[in-house]
Amino acid sequence: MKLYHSPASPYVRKVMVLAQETGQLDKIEIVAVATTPLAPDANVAAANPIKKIPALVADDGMTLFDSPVICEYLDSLHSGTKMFPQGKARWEALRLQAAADGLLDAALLVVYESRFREEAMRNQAWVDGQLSKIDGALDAFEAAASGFGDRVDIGTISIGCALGYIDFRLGHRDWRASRPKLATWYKAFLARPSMDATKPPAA
Ligand SMILES: N[C@@H](CCC(=O)N[C@@H](CS)C(=O)NCC(=O)O)C(=O)O
Repeated sequence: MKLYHSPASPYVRKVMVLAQETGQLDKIEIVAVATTPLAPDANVAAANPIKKIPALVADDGMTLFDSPVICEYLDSLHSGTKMFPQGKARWEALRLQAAADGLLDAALLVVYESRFREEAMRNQAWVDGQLSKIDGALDAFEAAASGFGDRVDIGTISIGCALGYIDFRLGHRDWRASRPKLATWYKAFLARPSMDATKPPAA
């Protein structure tokens, strides 16, 4: 299958981490793309009407998009430990994924505001609103971090990729200072080979 990919995308990173954690990297052909709201990639647009990455073209030609959908699809293709657990653990993992993806959506809006909008059109109150969503998610992760242990599932993978993006694009914001449990958990999670292999490029 083909994955439209950029090493800077935290959503693509979720897919790549899950693929490595489930032993499926060899099934994925990476297609490097650069796509933005102002210059969408034509191949991405053909696979995903929302014109975002990750987008996946499965071996039978089916196209899938949005990282939660692609991750769940990949998780359905292997018989090892599932990254989307069953029972109550499933809802906890999906809840954490939703918070991590929401953090990322807010972070991307902040980054895109300065990258794609002329200075005269920028709105600091709106950016502050996005930053407060990021802080809210980080505080929720801090409150939950003592329960993460060495769990690897779609919830913790999503949080790891979200924290990686904050360090990559909003590194001046010292999220660790007031969130020591999350910082300790992240340090250990970052040492996983799947996280090491998917580090974003130098900012
Ligand atoms: N909800 C989507 C978000 C994907 C997303 O925002 N990807 C960014 C790259 S990190 C993108 O393709 N941006 C291009 C655009 O917004 O047109 C997911 O989970 O996959």
